[in-house]
Amino acid sequence: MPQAIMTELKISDSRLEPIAGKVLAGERLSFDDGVALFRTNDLLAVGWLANHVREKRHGDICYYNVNRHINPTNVCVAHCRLCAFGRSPDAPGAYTYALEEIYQRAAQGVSEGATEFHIVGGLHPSLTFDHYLEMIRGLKQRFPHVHLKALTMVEIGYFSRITKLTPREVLLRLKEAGVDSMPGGGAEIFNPRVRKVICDHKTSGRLWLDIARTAHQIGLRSNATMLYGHIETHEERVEHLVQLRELQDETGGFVTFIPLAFHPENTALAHLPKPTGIDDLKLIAVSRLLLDNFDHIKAYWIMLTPPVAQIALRFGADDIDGTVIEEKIYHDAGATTPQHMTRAGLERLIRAAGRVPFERDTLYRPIDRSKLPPVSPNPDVTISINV
Ligand code: V47
Repeated sequence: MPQAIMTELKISDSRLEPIAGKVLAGERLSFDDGVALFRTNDLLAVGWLANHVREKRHGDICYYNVNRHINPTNVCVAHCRLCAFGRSPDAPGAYTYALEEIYQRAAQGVSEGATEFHIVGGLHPSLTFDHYLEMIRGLKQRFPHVHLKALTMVEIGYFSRITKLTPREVLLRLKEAGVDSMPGGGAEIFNPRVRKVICDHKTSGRLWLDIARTAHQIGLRSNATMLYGHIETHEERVEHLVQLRELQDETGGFVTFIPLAFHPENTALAHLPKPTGIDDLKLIAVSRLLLDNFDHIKAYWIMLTPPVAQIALRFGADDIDGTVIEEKIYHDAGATTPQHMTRAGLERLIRAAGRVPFERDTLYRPIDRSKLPPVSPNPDVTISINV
């Protein structure tokens, strides 16, 4: 190891030394390396290594985008134990927006400068696939400059089941209607043992990966996630990450990886303790180190809290999401973070972490605001955050 690096990097767990050697030489880490990184208590050494990789790729830049989350319905047939968002059709709090309501929410996002709509919802028992195609066409027609990051692999699997179309055909029709890329949700932990407990009726891990492969093959890029901090083992986390890395080797279609901290409140797993700050930083750092073929690791402040997301920018994350408006999935599960952050607030958070804010579109191209419709202050949005 070069002397300059040796004096900067202090390793207290000697099992990390060969791993550090590999990281500094730009070599791929193994499954066992991943497990060792999760097992160690030497968080600072792991964070230092992840930050080294992050700075080599992105310098001091921290990406962010201005987006609007739209969750068209919370009615869901899957009843995943991990979820506090989904409802039976007649349960208190169940909702399904009419298309006009969706367009209104989208217009509100555009008036606040959104360049992306992030659209995910429950698996509704009676909404047809045609309804979703109409929603996508309607959004594209009204807001052609906004990127539609819409529908997870799980929703594609469901549409395929109810229409008897292949996932490929479903994806092709959605792409034709206007879907530009796909969010990374629904991946949870791929291992069947874990899925059986946390989301037993959901698309299997294998099918999630197959659908992502197909999406990438037809030119739809996507994100990937991992839900951590429930019943999964270190080995199951590493298995999940390695499976994503293998698919990325094959397709190159993943844009960014987002580790998602489990929020147990109001779920059927409410007895489980929440992941801690150490878990949160470890997940960011180990993801950065293992996913050597992913360009971006995103800190989702909504679930990490703004302070932890800010620290994550020094533990491997190069992107902070986002100016999300009206987030429901985590807030139904007890998240106490605000539902909205202004651009100025987000930029301040990034600068205070010693990084340089860079507004991007969904595919990480720079945003030129002079080419976008003017942003009007929206009196309806009252929740913001001072950081
Ligand atoms: O798929 C559900 C998770 C995901 C809970 O692609 C829960 O840019 C914690 O995928 N506690 C939805 N997590 C969010 C998501 C996402 C978020 C930000 C950016 C992107 C992107 C994607 O949230 C679900 C599930 O994995 N989730 N319930 C819960 N109780």
